[in-house]
Amino acid sequence: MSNVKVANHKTGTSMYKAWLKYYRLENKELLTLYKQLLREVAVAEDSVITANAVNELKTGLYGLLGIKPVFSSELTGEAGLVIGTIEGSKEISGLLSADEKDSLGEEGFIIRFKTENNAGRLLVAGKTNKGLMYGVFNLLRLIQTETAPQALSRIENPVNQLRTINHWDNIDGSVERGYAGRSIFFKNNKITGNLSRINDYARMLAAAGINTIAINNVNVHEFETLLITDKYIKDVAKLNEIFRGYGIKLFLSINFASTLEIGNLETADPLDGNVRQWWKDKADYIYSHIPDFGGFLVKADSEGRPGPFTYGRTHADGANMLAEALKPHGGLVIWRCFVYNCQQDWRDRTIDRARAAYDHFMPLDGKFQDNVLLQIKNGPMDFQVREPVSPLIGSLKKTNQLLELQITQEYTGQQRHLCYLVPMWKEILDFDTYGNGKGTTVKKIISRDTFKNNYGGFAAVTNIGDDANWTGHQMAQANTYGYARLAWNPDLSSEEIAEEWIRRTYTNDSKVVDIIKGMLLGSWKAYENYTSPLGIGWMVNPNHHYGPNVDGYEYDKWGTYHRADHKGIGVDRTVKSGTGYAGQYHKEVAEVYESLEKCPEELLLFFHYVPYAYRLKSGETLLQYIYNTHFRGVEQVEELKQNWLGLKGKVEEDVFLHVLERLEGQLSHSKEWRDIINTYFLRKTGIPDELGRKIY
Ligand code: GCV
Repeated sequence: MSNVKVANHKTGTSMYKAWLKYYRLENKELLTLYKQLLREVAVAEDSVITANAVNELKTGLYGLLGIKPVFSSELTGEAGLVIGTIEGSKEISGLLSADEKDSLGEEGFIIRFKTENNAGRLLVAGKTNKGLMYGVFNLLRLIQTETAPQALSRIENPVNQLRTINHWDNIDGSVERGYAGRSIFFKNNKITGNLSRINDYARMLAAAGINTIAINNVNVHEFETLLITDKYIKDVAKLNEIFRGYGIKLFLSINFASTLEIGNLETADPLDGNVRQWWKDKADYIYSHIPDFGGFLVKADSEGRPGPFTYGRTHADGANMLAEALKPHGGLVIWRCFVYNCQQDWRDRTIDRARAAYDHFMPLDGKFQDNVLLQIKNGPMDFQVREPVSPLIGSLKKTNQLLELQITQEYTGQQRHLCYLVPMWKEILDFDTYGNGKGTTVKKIISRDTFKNNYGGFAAVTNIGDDANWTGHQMAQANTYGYARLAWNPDLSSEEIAEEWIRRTYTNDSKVVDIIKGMLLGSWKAYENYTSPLGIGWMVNPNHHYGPNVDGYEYDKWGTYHRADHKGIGVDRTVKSGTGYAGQYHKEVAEVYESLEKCPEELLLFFHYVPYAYRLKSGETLLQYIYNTHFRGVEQVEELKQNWLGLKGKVEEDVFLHVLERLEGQLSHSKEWRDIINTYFLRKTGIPDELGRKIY
């Protein structure tokens, strides 16, 4: 592992507040206006969620405006803010048209500003208290980002039903693929006593629109199996109570072999009567402690985890058995499609891991219970910096689906490098699968716009840990925030999300906003440039996956996944002469990937074995392109650093120094990537850089 110095983030309260900083409005005119408008607040609703929303409003308005409004059940004057639900408030109900009320979904909100007799009246309403809460969080967002009262009015419903965060946290406090310290939930085999931090976390998530969380690692080891027993269930219930107050459903990852591990049974066969009964009893038990428990998240038959294959059963058999147990309680089973044989021999060119998810799950379309969702990684491999979209998405038609993204930067710089992932996610969401003809984008499938399944939405592996700034690299907060905002509305642009995050986190100063926005937006491409080229992926050190190592991936001990030799590189995944993976897509997409000429160049080596002398559209040979992008990537990191240096005195000093230190680390590490990758290709080919740059 390269020896990059990492700053200590146990300090730094301003970074802790993330996008809920509520710093005082810099715009004096707006400050005066809002101070006038929000002197009085009427709340016509009473519930834990509403109380949390009201508390947030108090904190937010005090920070943003320096005021402590008077709270009552009815406004005494003309001006003020009224918040409530349609059912709970006559005033709200009276002010909204029938159409407006109808257009509000269970989690939707309406914000309405009106002026009469020079007095402004603001309304924030939901059909439910959850909607109301989202309305309040959004009002605070809009004020913080300097929206004028006249521009506040809107009706919004979340586009996606499930907006899920997955933690890969273990009970000992470690976090699999965690780059921001230890777990916020678990410490030394106990559930954390720091519940106020969990409350702050729930606020952050709800503020950005998250409504579902799975708190433990999908690799469920011995101790985590006990989360559904007396040893931990009461503590899990305590966490649930906090999340419930912010409209967030709690899920647990479970061990498919629990009947063997903790159930005193001799099998975990999903068709065995005793196993089925055990899970039913277990579900009754869990719901007796947590009546609004969300359900189970399951990784089975993957990377050493147990699953139905052991018993010759399908994944539908396995998922449906759990679904049946949860169904009477309204619970869901989220079943991951990351099922592949990690022991495969990569020298065998007839096997292709990329095919695995489709091959396993496509035959099961329509065979899952209606409370099962399949959670599908965005690409067929494993969260590489560039992958094609999984062909399962757009092919499954009769199955509830969640798209799985990775916020934690396992393969994208491990929160030491700046890599704003929203542009990558946007490309995935906008990808046309042709699953139901032209225009069947990924976002339309998971939102259930195309196939009218019961459930759908987003899932992502979080980048959160117990570092004071939550994410290790403070700017990685933009990825957590961006993911949540996209899950709420996938039509938001990368620019809009970046801008919102910057304005909430640092300042509304437009010069600063533009500089940081530019840094964020260019960072994914820069990372791609100095790491692995043209969709080939991997090239990382074994196990921890940080830093360059072309032949290093641990599951491929032969170093052959990239098929590089002295003539060329890339995996032939065509139907004509390769693994046939390209044929898993719909015709219109398959044709593009099948053809060397039509294949998008950023994925060229994912689909084709290409000679180094091959000319790309730019006129560069493949080899020269690899050299050029690696030099360019380092220059781009140098630019990131220069841009940041220009912000001295314009962002808080501790943030400035912290990010600078990360960028310096990134710069030296990007050089290491450049040199190792370029040297590898120079040695393989014996062909020097056309521009005469020194390679090693
Ligand atoms: C939780 C990759 C990661 C593993 C992770 C796995 C998964 O293989 O390296 O750490 O395990 O994906 O998504 O289940």
